[in-house]
Amino acid sequence: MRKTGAELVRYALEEIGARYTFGIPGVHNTEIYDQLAGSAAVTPIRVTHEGSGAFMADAVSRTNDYPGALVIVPAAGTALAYAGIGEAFLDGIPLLVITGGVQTDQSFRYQLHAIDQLDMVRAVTKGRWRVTTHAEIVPTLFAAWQLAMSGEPGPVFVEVPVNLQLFAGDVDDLPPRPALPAPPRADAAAIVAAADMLAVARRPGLFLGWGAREATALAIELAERLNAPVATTLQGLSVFPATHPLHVGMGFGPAAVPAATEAFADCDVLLAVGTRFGELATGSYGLEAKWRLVHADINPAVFNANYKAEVTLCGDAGETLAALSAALPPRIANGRDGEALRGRIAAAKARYRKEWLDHDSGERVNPARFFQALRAQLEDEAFLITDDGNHTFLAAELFPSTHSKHFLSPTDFNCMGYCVPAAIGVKLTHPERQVVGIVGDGAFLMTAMEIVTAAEHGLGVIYYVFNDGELAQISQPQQRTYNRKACTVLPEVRIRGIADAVGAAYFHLPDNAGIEAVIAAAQREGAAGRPVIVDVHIDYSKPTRFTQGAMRTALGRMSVGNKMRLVGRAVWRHALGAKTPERTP
Ligand SMILES: Cc1ncc(C[n+]2csc(CCOP(=O)(O)OP(=O)(O)O)c2C)c(N)n1
Ligand SMILES: [Mg+2]
Repeated sequence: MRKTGAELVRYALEEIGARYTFGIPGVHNTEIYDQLAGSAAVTPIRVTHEGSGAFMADAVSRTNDYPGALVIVPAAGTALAYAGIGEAFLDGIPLLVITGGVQTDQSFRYQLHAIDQLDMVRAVTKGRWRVTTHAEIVPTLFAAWQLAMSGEPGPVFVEVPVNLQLFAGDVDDLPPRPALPAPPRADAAAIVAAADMLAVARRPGLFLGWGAREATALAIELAERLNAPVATTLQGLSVFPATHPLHVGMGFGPAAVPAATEAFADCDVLLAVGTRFGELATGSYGLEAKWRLVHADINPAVFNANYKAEVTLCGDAGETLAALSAALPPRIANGRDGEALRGRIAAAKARYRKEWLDHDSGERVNPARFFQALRAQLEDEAFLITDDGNHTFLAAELFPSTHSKHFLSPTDFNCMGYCVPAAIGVKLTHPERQVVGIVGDGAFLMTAMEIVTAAEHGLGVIYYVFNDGELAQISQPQQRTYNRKACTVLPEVRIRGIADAVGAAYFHLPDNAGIEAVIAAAQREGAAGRPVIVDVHIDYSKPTRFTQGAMRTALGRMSVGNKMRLVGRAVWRHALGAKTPERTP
Protein backbone atom coordinates (compact mmCIF):
# COMPACT_ATOMS: atom_id res chain seq x y z
CA MET A 1 0.00 0.00 0.00
CA ARG A 2 1.02 3.62 -0.34
CA LYS A 3 1.04 6.04 2.61
CA THR A 4 2.55 9.45 3.29
CA GLY A 5 5.18 9.64 6.01
CA ALA A 6 2.88 11.85 8.06
CA GLU A 7 0.12 9.23 7.91
CA LEU A 8 2.62 6.64 9.09
CA VAL A 9 3.76 8.83 12.00
CA ARG A 10 0.14 9.35 13.03
CA TYR A 11 -0.54 5.62 12.81
CA ALA A 12 2.47 4.78 14.97
CA LEU A 13 1.59 7.40 17.60
CA GLU A 14 -1.97 6.08 17.81
CA GLU A 15 -0.77 2.49 18.11
CA ILE A 16 1.74 3.39 20.80
CA GLY A 17 -1.06 4.95 22.80
CA ALA A 18 0.28 8.50 22.91
CA ARG A 19 -2.55 10.86 23.74
CA TYR A 20 -0.83 14.21 23.32
CA THR A 21 2.07 15.65 21.40
CA PHE A 22 3.71 18.94 22.29
CA GLY A 23 5.56 21.34 20.05
CA ILE A 24 5.33 24.10 17.47
CA PRO A 25 4.62 23.62 13.77
CA GLY A 26 7.14 24.69 11.14
CA VAL A 27 7.69 23.97 7.49
CA HIS A 28 9.36 20.68 8.37
CA ASN A 29 6.45 19.16 10.30
CA THR A 30 3.16 20.80 9.23
CA GLU A 31 2.17 17.65 7.38
CA ILE A 32 2.35 15.68 10.67
CA TYR A 33 0.40 18.44 12.45
CA ASP A 34 -2.27 18.27 9.78
CA GLN A 35 -2.55 14.52 10.23
CA LEU A 36 -2.78 14.83 14.02
CA ALA A 37 -5.48 17.49 13.68
CA GLY A 38 -7.59 14.70 12.17
CA SER A 39 -6.78 12.10 14.85
CA ALA A 40 -9.41 11.19 17.43
CA ALA A 41 -6.79 9.55 19.67
CA VAL A 42 -3.86 11.97 19.65
CA THR A 43 -4.22 15.69 20.33
CA PRO A 44 -1.37 17.99 19.32
CA ILE A 45 -0.80 20.78 21.84
CA ARG A 46 0.87 23.94 20.57
CA VAL A 47 3.18 25.43 23.17
CA THR A 48 4.92 28.80 23.45
CA HIS A 49 8.41 27.29 23.66
CA GLU A 50 9.66 23.79 22.86
CA GLY A 51 11.50 23.66 26.19
CA SER A 52 8.14 23.93 27.92
CA GLY A 53 6.75 21.35 25.53
CA ALA A 54 9.45 18.89 26.56
CA PHE A 55 8.74 19.48 30.27
CA MET A 56 5.02 18.94 29.62
CA ALA A 57 5.72 15.68 27.79
CA ASP A 58 8.04 14.60 30.62
CA ALA A 59 5.29 15.23 33.18
CA VAL A 60 2.79 13.30 31.07
CA SER A 61 5.16 10.33 31.11
CA ARG A 62 5.79 10.63 34.86
CA THR A 63 2.10 10.47 35.73
CA ASN A 64 0.65 8.13 33.08
CA ASP A 65 1.47 4.73 31.61
CA TYR A 66 1.88 6.07 28.07
CA PRO A 67 4.76 8.25 26.92
CA GLY A 68 4.76 11.98 26.43
CA ALA A 69 5.66 12.91 22.85
CA LEU A 70 7.10 15.92 21.06
CA VAL A 71 6.54 16.94 17.46
CA ILE A 72 9.01 19.74 16.76
CA VAL A 73 10.96 21.38 13.95
CA PRO A 74 14.54 20.29 13.38
CA ALA A 75 17.54 22.08 14.88
CA ALA A 76 15.81 25.15 16.35
CA GLY A 77 12.99 23.17 17.97
CA THR A 78 15.40 20.49 19.09
CA ALA A 79 17.73 23.09 20.60
CA LEU A 80 14.93 24.68 22.61
CA ALA A 81 13.57 21.29 23.68
CA TYR A 82 17.01 20.12 24.75
CA ALA A 83 16.67 21.04 28.43
CA GLY A 84 13.51 18.98 28.79
CA ILE A 85 15.02 16.04 26.93
CA GLY A 86 18.03 16.28 29.23
CA GLU A 87 15.85 16.29 32.34
CA ALA A 88 13.99 13.22 31.11
CA PHE A 89 17.30 11.52 30.32
CA LEU A 90 18.92 11.97 33.72
CA ASP A 91 15.66 11.34 35.62
CA GLY A 92 14.88 8.14 33.69
CA ILE A 93 11.66 9.33 32.05
CA PRO A 94 10.46 8.01 28.67
CA LEU A 95 10.00 10.63 25.97
CA LEU A 96 9.28 10.22 22.27
CA VAL A 97 10.84 13.08 20.33
CA ILE A 98 9.79 13.31 16.69
CA THR A 99 11.30 16.03 14.58
CA GLY A 100 11.04 16.93 10.97
CA GLY A 101 14.22 16.71 8.94
CA VAL A 102 15.60 18.65 6.00
CA GLN A 103 14.78 17.50 2.48
CA THR A 104 16.70 14.41 1.44
CA ASP A 105 15.38 14.33 -2.16
CA GLN A 106 17.37 17.29 -3.48
CA SER A 107 21.03 18.20 -3.56
CA PHE A 108 20.97 21.83 -2.39
CA ARG A 109 23.23 22.60 0.52
CA TYR A 110 22.64 25.12 3.34
CA GLN A 111 18.99 24.22 3.82
CA LEU A 112 17.02 25.77 6.64
CA HIS A 113 17.66 24.00 9.98
CA ALA A 114 20.39 21.83 8.45
CA ILE A 115 22.58 20.46 11.23
CA ASP A 116 23.38 16.97 12.43
CA GLN A 117 20.66 16.66 15.03
CA LEU A 118 21.48 13.10 15.98
CA ASP A 119 24.92 14.26 17.01
CA MET A 120 23.38 17.13 18.95
CA VAL A 121 21.13 14.92 21.10
CA ARG A 122 23.58 12.05 21.58
CA ALA A 123 24.28 13.00 25.21
CA VAL A 124 20.62 13.12 26.26
CA THR A 125 18.89 10.26 24.43
CA LYS A 126 18.83 6.47 24.73
CA GLY A 127 18.52 6.07 20.95
CA ARG A 128 18.47 8.16 17.78
CA TRP A 129 17.22 7.45 14.28
CA ARG A 130 16.98 9.30 10.95
CA VAL A 131 14.56 7.36 8.74
CA THR A 132 15.36 7.19 5.06
CA THR A 133 12.35 5.36 3.57
CA HIS A 134 8.62 5.18 4.19
CA ALA A 135 8.88 1.51 5.09
CA GLU A 136 11.19 2.36 8.02
CA ILE A 137 8.90 4.87 9.70
CA VAL A 138 6.50 2.66 11.67
CA PRO A 139 9.06 -0.02 12.69
CA THR A 140 11.49 2.72 13.74
CA LEU A 141 8.92 4.50 15.89
CA PHE A 142 7.93 1.18 17.50
CA ALA A 143 11.57 0.30 18.20
CA ALA A 144 12.16 3.78 19.62
CA TRP A 145 9.10 3.44 21.86
CA GLN A 146 10.25 0.03 23.11
CA LEU A 147 13.67 1.42 23.97
CA ALA A 148 12.16 4.48 25.69
CA MET A 149 9.87 2.38 27.89
CA SER A 150 12.16 -0.51 28.80
CA GLY A 151 14.97 -0.92 31.32
CA GLU A 152 15.67 2.45 32.86
CA PRO A 153 13.33 4.55 30.71
CA GLY A 154 14.55 7.58 28.78
CA PRO A 155 14.11 9.82 25.76
CA VAL A 156 14.41 8.62 22.17
CA PHE A 157 14.72 10.76 19.04
CA VAL A 158 13.40 10.10 15.54
CA GLU A 159 13.98 12.45 12.60
CA VAL A 160 11.55 12.13 9.70
CA PRO A 161 12.68 14.09 6.62
CA VAL A 162 10.00 16.48 5.40
CA ASN A 163 9.84 14.96 1.90
CA LEU A 164 8.93 11.56 3.38
CA GLN A 165 6.17 13.19 5.42
CA LEU A 166 4.67 15.02 2.46
CA PHE A 167 4.67 12.38 -0.21
CA ALA A 168 3.38 8.83 -0.43
CA GLY A 169 5.68 5.83 -0.55
CA ASP A 170 5.39 2.04 -0.44
CA VAL A 171 4.87 0.12 2.78
CA ASP A 172 4.07 -3.59 3.02
CA ASP A 173 1.57 -3.37 5.86
CA LEU A 174 0.65 -1.46 9.03
CA PRO A 175 1.82 -3.79 11.80
CA PRO A 176 0.22 -3.66 15.25
CA ARG A 177 2.21 -2.31 18.14
CA PRO A 178 4.69 -4.92 19.41
CA ALA A 179 4.90 -5.95 23.05
CA LEU A 180 7.39 -4.35 25.39
CA PRO A 181 10.34 -6.60 26.23
CA ALA A 182 10.04 -8.32 29.60
CA PRO A 183 12.19 -6.66 32.27
CA PRO A 184 15.24 -8.57 33.56
CA ARG A 185 14.58 -10.83 36.52
CA ALA A 186 16.78 -10.69 39.58
CA ASP A 187 18.97 -13.74 39.97
CA ALA A 188 17.30 -16.35 42.21
CA ALA A 189 20.45 -16.99 44.27
CA ALA A 190 20.88 -13.25 44.80
CA ILE A 191 17.29 -13.01 46.05
CA VAL A 192 18.01 -15.73 48.61
CA ALA A 193 21.23 -14.01 49.68
CA ALA A 194 19.42 -10.69 50.05
CA ALA A 195 16.58 -12.29 52.01
CA ASP A 196 19.14 -13.93 54.32
CA MET A 197 20.82 -10.57 54.92
CA LEU A 198 17.50 -8.90 55.71
CA ALA A 199 16.34 -11.77 57.91
CA VAL A 200 19.39 -11.55 60.17
CA ALA A 201 19.58 -7.75 60.19
CA ARG A 202 19.03 -6.18 63.60
CA ARG A 203 18.27 -2.69 62.28
CA PRO A 204 17.24 -2.91 58.62
CA GLY A 205 16.25 0.20 56.66
CA LEU A 206 14.64 0.84 53.26
CA PHE A 207 15.72 3.54 50.82
CA LEU A 208 13.37 4.04 47.87
CA GLY A 209 13.90 6.01 44.67
CA TRP A 210 11.74 6.80 41.64
CA GLY A 211 12.49 3.31 40.31
CA ALA A 212 10.23 1.90 43.06
CA ARG A 213 7.28 4.09 42.02
CA GLU A 214 5.03 1.16 41.06
CA ALA A 215 5.96 -0.93 44.09
CA THR A 216 4.50 1.11 46.95
CA ALA A 217 2.20 -1.62 48.32
CA LEU A 218 5.04 -4.17 48.34
CA ALA A 219 7.40 -1.70 50.00
CA ILE A 220 4.83 -1.02 52.73
CA GLU A 221 4.35 -4.73 53.33
CA LEU A 222 8.10 -5.36 53.52
CA ALA A 223 8.77 -2.38 55.78
CA GLU A 224 6.06 -3.54 58.18
CA ARG A 225 7.35 -7.12 58.25
CA LEU A 226 10.88 -5.92 58.92
CA ASN A 227 9.91 -3.05 61.23
CA ALA A 228 12.17 -0.95 59.03
CA PRO A 229 12.15 2.81 58.67
CA VAL A 230 11.73 4.03 55.08
CA ALA A 231 13.55 6.96 53.51
CA THR A 232 13.12 8.14 49.94
CA THR A 233 15.13 10.12 47.44
CA LEU A 234 13.96 13.57 46.30
CA GLN A 235 12.65 12.27 42.98
CA GLY A 236 11.09 9.28 44.75
CA LEU A 237 9.58 11.38 47.53
CA SER A 238 6.01 10.24 46.91
CA VAL A 239 6.88 6.57 46.44
CA PHE A 240 6.25 5.82 50.13
CA PRO A 241 3.31 7.59 51.81
CA ALA A 242 4.43 10.28 54.25
CA THR A 243 1.47 9.37 56.44
CA HIS A 244 2.82 5.88 57.08
CA PRO A 245 4.33 5.62 60.59
CA LEU A 246 7.57 4.07 59.23
CA HIS A 247 8.14 6.90 56.73
CA VAL A 248 10.96 9.18 57.82
CA GLY A 249 11.54 11.62 54.94
CA MET A 250 13.97 12.46 52.16
CA GLY A 251 17.42 10.91 52.57
CA PHE A 252 18.78 9.70 55.88
CA GLY A 253 22.26 11.17 56.25
CA PRO A 254 23.42 14.56 57.52
CA ALA A 255 21.27 16.29 54.84
CA ALA A 256 18.05 14.64 56.02
CA VAL A 257 15.39 15.70 58.50
CA PRO A 258 15.97 14.57 62.12
CA ALA A 259 13.39 11.75 62.00
CA ALA A 260 15.39 10.13 59.18
CA THR A 261 18.85 10.69 60.60
CA GLU A 262 17.80 9.28 63.97
CA ALA A 263 15.92 6.25 62.60
CA PHE A 264 18.84 5.26 60.35
CA ALA A 265 21.64 6.04 62.81
CA ASP A 266 22.15 2.38 63.70
CA CYS A 267 21.01 0.85 60.39
CA ASP A 268 22.96 -2.36 59.74
CA VAL A 269 21.41 -3.59 56.47
CA LEU A 270 20.10 -1.18 53.86
CA LEU A 271 17.74 -2.29 51.11
CA ALA A 272 17.89 0.35 48.38
CA VAL A 273 15.39 0.07 45.54
CA GLY A 274 15.32 2.15 42.38
CA THR A 275 17.93 4.73 43.31
CA ARG A 276 21.35 5.43 41.82
CA PHE A 277 22.76 7.01 44.97
CA GLY A 278 23.25 10.19 42.97
CA GLU A 279 24.36 13.55 44.33
CA LEU A 280 20.96 14.87 45.45
CA ALA A 281 19.73 11.51 46.72
CA THR A 282 22.72 11.21 49.00
CA GLY A 283 23.01 14.86 50.11
CA SER A 284 26.26 15.28 48.17
CA TYR A 285 27.36 11.68 48.90
CA GLY A 286 27.03 12.30 52.61
CA LEU A 287 25.51 8.90 53.49
CA GLU A 288 28.00 7.06 55.64
CA ALA A 289 28.00 3.43 54.55
CA LYS A 290 28.05 1.77 57.95
CA TRP A 291 25.50 -0.73 56.64
CA ARG A 292 25.63 -3.79 54.42
CA LEU A 293 23.88 -2.89 51.19
CA VAL A 294 21.35 -4.80 49.10
CA HIS A 295 20.90 -2.76 45.95
CA ALA A 296 17.95 -3.40 43.61
CA ASP A 297 17.63 -1.55 40.32
CA ILE A 298 16.65 -2.24 36.74
CA ASN A 299 19.86 -0.65 35.44
CA PRO A 300 22.95 -2.73 36.35
CA ALA A 301 25.24 0.23 35.61
CA VAL A 302 24.23 1.87 38.90
CA PHE A 303 25.52 -0.98 41.06
CA ASN A 304 28.69 -0.25 43.01
CA ALA A 305 29.04 3.15 41.31
CA ASN A 306 28.98 5.20 44.51
CA TYR A 307 28.17 2.71 47.28
CA LYS A 308 29.47 -0.83 47.41
CA ALA A 309 26.72 -3.45 47.46
CA GLU A 310 27.01 -6.91 48.99
CA VAL A 311 24.10 -8.20 46.91
CA THR A 312 22.76 -6.67 43.68
CA LEU A 313 19.31 -7.42 42.29
CA CYS A 314 18.81 -6.43 38.67
CA GLY A 315 15.15 -6.34 37.75
CA ASP A 316 11.81 -4.63 37.97
CA ALA A 317 11.30 -3.17 41.45
CA GLY A 318 7.88 -4.77 41.98
CA GLU A 319 8.99 -8.23 40.90
CA THR A 320 12.15 -7.97 42.98
CA LEU A 321 10.29 -6.91 46.12
CA ALA A 322 7.70 -9.66 45.63
CA ALA A 323 10.46 -12.25 45.24
CA LEU A 324 12.27 -10.92 48.31
CA SER A 325 9.09 -11.04 50.34
CA ALA A 326 8.47 -14.62 49.32
CA ALA A 327 12.03 -15.62 50.20
CA LEU A 328 11.91 -14.18 53.71
CA PRO A 329 10.96 -16.43 56.62
CA PRO A 330 7.32 -16.01 57.68
CA ARG A 331 8.31 -14.57 61.04
CA ILE A 332 11.14 -12.11 61.32
CA ALA A 333 12.33 -11.50 64.83
CA ASN A 334 14.99 -8.82 64.60
CA GLY A 335 14.39 -7.70 68.16
CA ARG A 336 13.40 -4.23 67.08
CA ASP A 337 10.56 -2.67 69.01
CA GLY A 338 8.34 -1.51 66.16
CA GLU A 339 6.06 0.52 68.36
CA ALA A 340 8.93 2.40 69.95
CA LEU A 341 10.44 3.07 66.51
CA ARG A 342 7.14 4.45 65.22
CA GLY A 343 6.85 6.59 68.34
CA ARG A 344 10.34 8.03 67.90
CA ILE A 345 9.70 8.82 64.23
CA ALA A 346 6.42 10.59 65.04
CA ALA A 347 8.03 12.56 67.86
CA ALA A 348 10.99 13.65 65.72
CA LYS A 349 8.65 14.74 62.93
CA ALA A 350 6.53 16.72 65.39
CA ARG A 351 9.63 18.39 66.86
CA TYR A 352 10.87 19.37 63.42
CA ARG A 353 7.47 20.79 62.42
CA LYS A 354 7.35 22.76 65.67
CA GLU A 355 10.85 24.10 65.10
CA TRP A 356 9.62 25.53 61.77
CA LEU A 357 6.27 26.75 63.06
CA ASP A 358 8.02 28.51 65.94
CA HIS A 359 10.48 30.20 63.58
CA ASP A 360 9.86 33.92 63.49
CA SER A 361 9.12 34.80 59.87
CA GLY A 362 8.55 38.45 60.69
CA GLU A 363 6.16 40.07 58.25
CA ARG A 364 6.53 37.27 55.72
CA VAL A 365 4.94 33.86 55.11
CA ASN A 366 6.28 31.04 57.27
CA PRO A 367 6.96 28.03 54.97
CA ALA A 368 5.74 25.44 57.49
CA ARG A 369 2.50 27.29 58.09
CA PHE A 370 1.99 27.60 54.37
CA PHE A 371 2.57 23.90 53.63
CA GLN A 372 0.48 22.83 56.63
CA ALA A 373 -2.47 24.89 55.40
CA LEU A 374 -1.97 23.73 51.82
CA ARG A 375 -1.91 20.07 52.83
CA ALA A 376 -5.03 20.54 54.94
CA GLN A 377 -6.97 22.06 52.05
CA LEU A 378 -5.80 19.75 49.26
CA GLU A 379 -7.27 16.35 48.48
CA ASP A 380 -4.94 13.39 49.14
CA GLU A 381 -4.58 12.69 45.41
CA ALA A 382 -3.51 16.24 44.54
CA PHE A 383 -0.33 16.54 42.48
CA LEU A 384 2.48 18.78 43.68
CA ILE A 385 5.06 19.88 41.11
CA THR A 386 8.15 21.77 42.17
CA ASP A 387 10.92 23.50 40.30
CA ASP A 388 14.55 23.61 41.32
CA GLY A 389 15.63 25.77 44.23
CA ASN A 390 15.24 26.35 47.93
CA HIS A 391 11.48 25.95 47.52
CA THR A 392 12.04 22.35 46.32
CA PHE A 393 13.68 21.32 49.56
CA LEU A 394 11.17 23.23 51.66
CA ALA A 395 8.39 21.31 49.90
CA ALA A 396 10.26 18.03 50.37
CA GLU A 397 10.76 18.62 54.10
CA LEU A 398 7.42 20.25 54.94
CA PHE A 399 4.76 18.91 52.54
CA PRO A 400 3.74 15.28 53.20
CA SER A 401 3.21 13.41 49.90
CA THR A 402 0.83 10.50 50.11
CA HIS A 403 0.44 9.01 46.61
CA SER A 404 3.15 7.62 44.38
CA LYS A 405 4.04 9.73 41.32
CA HIS A 406 2.12 12.69 42.79
CA PHE A 407 5.22 14.70 43.69
CA LEU A 408 7.38 15.75 40.74
CA SER A 409 10.69 17.56 40.73
CA PRO A 410 13.32 18.16 38.04
CA THR A 411 16.00 16.22 39.83
CA ASP A 412 19.26 15.11 38.29
CA PHE A 413 19.49 17.40 35.24
CA ASN A 414 18.18 19.87 37.80
CA CYS A 415 16.73 22.24 35.26
CA MET A 416 15.01 25.43 36.33
CA GLY A 417 11.82 26.29 34.42
CA TYR A 418 10.29 22.83 34.89
CA CYS A 419 7.38 23.53 37.20
CA VAL A 420 5.11 25.78 35.14
CA PRO A 421 4.92 23.57 32.04
CA ALA A 422 5.15 20.23 33.87
CA ALA A 423 2.12 21.16 35.96
CA ILE A 424 0.24 21.86 32.73
CA GLY A 425 1.17 18.42 31.40
CA VAL A 426 -0.15 16.85 34.61
CA LYS A 427 -3.41 18.81 34.64
CA LEU A 428 -4.03 18.10 30.97
CA THR A 429 -3.95 14.36 31.64
CA HIS A 430 -5.53 14.46 35.13
CA PRO A 431 -8.18 17.16 34.77
CA GLU A 432 -10.18 15.78 37.69
CA ARG A 433 -7.30 16.23 40.13
CA GLN A 434 -5.97 19.31 41.89
CA VAL A 435 -2.58 20.25 40.44
CA VAL A 436 -0.36 22.64 42.36
CA GLY A 437 2.97 24.13 41.35
CA ILE A 438 5.50 25.36 43.90
CA VAL A 439 7.92 27.52 41.97
CA GLY A 440 10.71 29.94 42.88
CA ASP A 441 10.49 33.44 41.46
CA GLY A 442 13.62 32.92 39.35
CA ALA A 443 12.39 29.67 37.85
CA PHE A 444 8.95 31.20 37.32
CA LEU A 445 10.48 33.90 35.11
CA MET A 446 11.89 31.24 32.80
CA THR A 447 8.62 29.65 31.69
CA ALA A 448 5.78 31.75 33.17
CA MET A 449 4.39 32.75 29.78
CA GLU A 450 3.49 29.11 29.19
CA ILE A 451 0.56 29.62 31.57
CA VAL A 452 -1.20 31.07 28.54
CA THR A 453 -1.42 27.46 27.30
CA ALA A 454 -3.13 26.44 30.56
CA ALA A 455 -5.60 29.30 30.13
CA GLU A 456 -6.22 28.33 26.51
CA HIS A 457 -7.22 24.81 27.51
CA GLY A 458 -9.14 25.77 30.65
CA LEU A 459 -6.64 24.09 32.99
CA GLY A 460 -6.94 25.35 36.56
CA VAL A 461 -3.35 24.76 37.66
CA ILE A 462 -2.51 26.74 40.79
CA TYR A 463 1.01 28.18 41.00
CA TYR A 464 2.41 29.37 44.29
CA VAL A 465 5.34 31.58 43.36
CA PHE A 466 7.78 31.65 46.26
CA ASN A 467 8.79 35.25 45.82
CA ASP A 468 11.96 36.05 47.74
CA GLY A 469 13.57 38.32 45.15
CA GLU A 470 16.56 36.02 44.79
CA LEU A 471 17.92 32.84 43.29
CA ALA A 472 17.99 31.65 46.87
CA GLN A 473 19.42 28.17 46.49
CA ILE A 474 22.52 29.85 45.09
CA SER A 475 22.44 33.22 46.87
CA GLN A 476 22.25 31.67 50.34
CA PRO A 477 25.51 29.73 50.02
CA GLN A 478 27.03 32.72 48.20
CA GLN A 479 26.22 34.90 51.19
CA ARG A 480 27.82 32.42 53.54
CA THR A 481 30.97 31.73 51.57
CA TYR A 482 31.59 35.00 49.68
CA ASN A 483 29.61 37.41 51.86
CA ARG A 484 28.10 38.80 48.69
CA LYS A 485 25.50 37.72 46.15
CA ALA A 486 26.97 37.97 42.69
CA CYS A 487 24.17 37.98 40.08
CA THR A 488 21.59 36.27 42.27
CA VAL A 489 19.41 39.22 43.34
CA LEU A 490 16.50 39.39 40.89
CA PRO A 491 15.03 42.55 39.41
CA GLU A 492 11.59 43.57 40.59
CA VAL A 493 8.82 41.83 38.68
CA ARG A 494 5.15 42.71 38.88
CA ILE A 495 3.73 39.21 38.91
CA ARG A 496 0.21 40.59 38.69
CA GLY A 497 1.12 41.86 35.22
CA ILE A 498 2.12 38.34 34.14
CA ALA A 499 -1.20 37.00 35.44
CA ASP A 500 -3.09 39.66 33.49
CA ALA A 501 -1.12 38.90 30.35
CA VAL A 502 -1.71 35.15 30.37
CA GLY A 503 -5.28 35.14 31.62
CA ALA A 504 -4.65 33.76 35.09
CA ALA A 505 -6.31 34.73 38.35
CA TYR A 506 -3.92 36.53 40.70
CA PHE A 507 -3.66 36.52 44.48
CA HIS A 508 -1.18 38.21 46.73
CA LEU A 509 -0.11 36.48 49.93
CA PRO A 510 2.09 38.91 51.89
CA ASP A 511 2.02 37.29 55.36
CA ASN A 512 0.68 34.47 57.52
CA ALA A 513 -2.65 36.11 58.21
CA GLY A 514 -4.11 35.40 54.77
CA ILE A 515 -2.78 31.88 54.15
CA GLU A 516 -5.99 29.85 54.60
CA ALA A 517 -8.25 32.32 52.82
CA VAL A 518 -5.94 32.79 49.84
CA ILE A 519 -5.46 29.02 49.36
CA ALA A 520 -9.24 28.55 49.48
CA ALA A 521 -9.85 31.35 46.98
CA ALA A 522 -7.13 30.03 44.66
CA GLN A 523 -8.70 26.58 44.74
CA ARG A 524 -12.10 28.00 43.84
CA GLU A 525 -10.62 29.70 40.78
CA GLY A 526 -8.70 26.58 39.85
CA ALA A 527 -11.78 24.40 40.15
CA ALA A 528 -13.52 26.73 37.70
CA GLY A 529 -10.86 25.92 35.10
CA ARG A 530 -8.76 29.05 35.35
CA PRO A 531 -5.03 28.99 36.04
CA VAL A 532 -4.05 30.82 39.20
CA ILE A 533 -0.87 32.60 40.23
CA VAL A 534 -0.34 33.28 43.92
CA ASP A 535 2.46 35.70 44.76
CA VAL A 536 3.75 34.34 48.08
CA HIS A 537 6.09 36.58 50.03
CA ILE A 538 7.87 33.64 51.52
CA ASP A 539 10.34 33.79 54.38
CA TYR A 540 13.61 32.09 53.47
CA SER A 541 15.54 33.09 56.59
CA LYS A 542 15.63 29.55 57.94
CA PRO A 543 17.69 27.11 55.83
CA THR A 544 16.50 23.58 55.09
CA ARG A 545 18.22 20.58 56.61
CA PHE A 546 19.09 19.50 53.09
CA THR A 547 21.01 22.67 52.21
CA GLN A 548 22.83 22.77 55.51
CA GLY A 549 23.75 19.09 55.42
CA ALA A 550 24.80 18.96 51.77
CA MET A 551 27.00 22.05 52.15
CA ARG A 552 28.66 20.72 55.29
CA THR A 553 29.30 17.39 53.60
CA ALA A 554 30.80 18.97 50.48
CA LEU A 555 33.04 21.20 52.59
CA GLY A 556 34.06 18.27 54.75
CA ARG A 557 35.32 16.40 51.69
CA MET A 558 37.72 19.14 50.65
CA SER A 559 41.42 19.00 51.38
CA VAL A 560 42.51 20.91 54.46
CA GLY A 561 44.23 23.50 52.27
CA ASN A 562 41.19 24.16 50.12
CA LYS A 563 38.90 24.24 53.13
CA MET A 564 41.17 26.76 54.85
CA ARG A 565 41.20 28.94 51.74
CA LEU A 566 37.37 29.00 51.49
CA VAL A 567 36.71 29.42 55.20
CA GLY A 568 39.50 32.01 55.48
CA ARG A 569 38.04 34.05 52.63
CA ALA A 570 34.56 33.90 54.18
CA VAL A 571 35.85 35.05 57.57
CA TRP A 572 37.87 37.84 55.97
CA ARG A 573 34.95 39.06 53.89
CA HIS A 574 32.52 38.93 56.81
CA ALA A 575 35.00 41.03 58.79
CA LEU A 576 35.00 43.61 55.97
CA GLY A 577 31.20 43.77 55.87
CA ALA A 578 28.47 43.04 53.30
CA LYS A 579 28.96 44.12 49.70
CA THR A 580 25.64 43.69 47.87
CA PRO A 581 22.49 45.60 48.60
CA GLU A 582 19.53 43.29 49.14
CA ARG A 583 16.13 43.66 47.55
CA THR A 584 13.28 42.06 49.44
CA PRO A 585 9.93 42.07 47.66
C1 LIG B 1 18.62 26.09 33.95
C2 LIG B 1 19.29 26.33 35.25
N1 LIG B 1 20.03 27.43 35.46
C3 LIG B 1 20.63 27.63 36.65
C4 LIG B 1 20.52 26.73 37.67
C5 LIG B 1 21.24 26.95 38.99
N2 LIG B 1 20.26 27.10 40.09
C6 LIG B 1 19.86 26.10 40.88
S1 LIG B 1 18.74 26.54 42.01
C7 LIG B 1 18.78 28.14 41.51
C8 LIG B 1 17.97 29.19 42.19
C9 LIG B 1 16.56 29.21 41.73
O1 LIG B 1 15.98 30.42 42.15
P1 LIG B 1 14.42 30.50 42.37
O2 LIG B 1 13.72 29.90 41.21
O3 LIG B 1 14.05 31.90 42.74
O4 LIG B 1 14.20 29.52 43.58
P2 LIG B 1 14.63 29.70 45.11
O5 LIG B 1 15.96 29.00 45.28
O6 LIG B 1 14.75 31.18 45.37
O7 LIG B 1 13.54 29.03 45.87
C10 LIG B 1 19.69 28.30 40.46
C11 LIG B 1 19.99 29.59 39.81
C12 LIG B 1 19.75 25.58 37.40
N3 LIG B 1 19.59 24.60 38.29
N4 LIG B 1 19.13 25.42 36.21
MG1 LIG C 1 13.76 32.83 44.56
